[in-house]
Amino acid sequence: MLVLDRFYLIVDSARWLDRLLPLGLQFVQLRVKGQDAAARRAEIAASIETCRARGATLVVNDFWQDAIDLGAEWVHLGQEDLAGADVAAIRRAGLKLGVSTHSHEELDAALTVDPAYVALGPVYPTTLKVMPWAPQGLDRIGEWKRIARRPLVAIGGITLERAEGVARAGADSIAVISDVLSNPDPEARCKAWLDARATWPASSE
Ligand code: TZP
Ligand code: MG
Repeated sequence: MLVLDRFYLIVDSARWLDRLLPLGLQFVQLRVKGQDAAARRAEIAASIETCRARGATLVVNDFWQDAIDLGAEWVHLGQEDLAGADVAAIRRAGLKLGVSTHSHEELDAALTVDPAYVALGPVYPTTLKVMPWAPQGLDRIGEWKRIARRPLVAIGGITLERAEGVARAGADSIAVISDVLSNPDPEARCKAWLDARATWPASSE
């Protein structure tokens, strides 16, 4: 089975990658919102270049056509994006696909496209995205793993203090935005995550 890095940082600009990749990040997502097409494509192209130079894996959120056109290797889709996406084209272009899920129905829908990973969220309340779903809690992580039978990414309201419990519950990788990017010292916080992940228990198969 594909092995994901256990720490998965999500950023909204290539600039963050310039700042944080030198710390040793291996697995990152670029999630750009509300920019025009030219600015967005420039962000994606710059992120691909930075990640390539650093040997890190970049996942492009939402914009699967840009991801294909610009030579990305991974794309992440939410359920709405998945419904409108040409999954066959994504596959033909050789991109790996991650899909968000927030309910059993969404998990079923995600599994029909055989994604490389499934993300489950929000594990805890998150302030970053207004969502109709109650926090999933840790028990769902094990449940999702049993059903999905592929790497599971946990997301939503996860802090460094909560991370070991999330890993212990079976998450293969933990995706984080605010705990790092809203920290007064993002570099130090990012480094603390990178150090901590080595101490987490192995995720179960
Ligand atoms: N999907 C589910 S929760 C979430 C997304 C994009 C936001 C995660 O951000 P944070 O700040 O780590 O809660
Ligand atoms: Mg989306």
